[in-house]
Amino acid sequence: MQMSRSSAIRVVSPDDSNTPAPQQRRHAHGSAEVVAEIGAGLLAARPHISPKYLYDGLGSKLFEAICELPEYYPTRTEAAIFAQHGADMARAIGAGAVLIDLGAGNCAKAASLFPLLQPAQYVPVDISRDFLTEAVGRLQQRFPEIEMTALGLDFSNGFALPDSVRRGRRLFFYPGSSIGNFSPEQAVSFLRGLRDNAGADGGLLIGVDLIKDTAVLDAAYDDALGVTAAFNLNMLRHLNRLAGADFDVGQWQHRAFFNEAGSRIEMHLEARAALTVRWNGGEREFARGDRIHTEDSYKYTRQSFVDLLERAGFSSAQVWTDPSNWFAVIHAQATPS
Ligand code: AVI
Repeated sequence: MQMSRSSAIRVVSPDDSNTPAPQQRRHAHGSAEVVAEIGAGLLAARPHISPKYLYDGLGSKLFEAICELPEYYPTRTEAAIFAQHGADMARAIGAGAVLIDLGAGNCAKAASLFPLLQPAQYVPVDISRDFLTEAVGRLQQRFPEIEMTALGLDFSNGFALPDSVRRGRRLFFYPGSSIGNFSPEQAVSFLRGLRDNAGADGGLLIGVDLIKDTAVLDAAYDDALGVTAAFNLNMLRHLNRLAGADFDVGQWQHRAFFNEAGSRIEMHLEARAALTVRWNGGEREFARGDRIHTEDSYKYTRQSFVDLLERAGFSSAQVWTDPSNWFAVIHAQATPS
């Protein structure tokens, strides 16, 4: 993290003479809690914003575009694993489960498994409610026989499932290596929460990105077309709306690289020049080269992830990979607590 000594942090208080006049203040669309969370991240010694703010309506569409990029291997590699080993996975899982799709997005991955898994109920969960509602509407027309219950919520800090989610055998589906966006410690506590909600005979089907050549990893998060850069920079527009901030997107640039010691891709937004950012309740000066950390994407070995699953209360892991060992899909049983 590059932070210049000249960076200054200042919280604007109501009696501060430099406080903008009320008419100059921008309206924040986020709740007071969200504005406070964003402000705290921007004021931290190492500024950071949760990656969940990458996903407004446009962010979700940009992420879909990333998944089509030649450099971004996880989506197509995982799809190839499902295509080749889906029938084996379905045998391990069994038909008639309550399929809870975490971070469902356009629901396409789960939908491709419906014929094999034959779920009793499909429960897509996503933070972007509008995007989800549209996708589920289309899907219900294609699969009218499957009960569908869409949940628009942020599950990253744990969640309680409403009564509309059946109590039967629950299969949590968490593809796309999104688990990599948690630190390993956060991943263990998140997966423990799933284990506690899985019910008798419940389980988990999860996609995990594996450690590989650094050049392949770097290119996947800094593509030639600049789609990942747009995805990262779009967060600033989202923050402008949520926190009434005045980020000028043109003043920032995308940075992404593999941190080998931490076994993670790090994504940052870097100031192109010295500048001041204001938001509802605060402001901060950034020097040229200062960064805001926006995302980590942890990469695992097969064994290190199976060990992590065991720490989280899952056992009997079955692992399917591609021929290059770039990606793994893992099914594990919830161990009764
Ligand atoms: C959603 N998540 C698994 C993606 C990843 O690879 O960590 C998010 C992403 N960030 C940049 N490109 C894709």
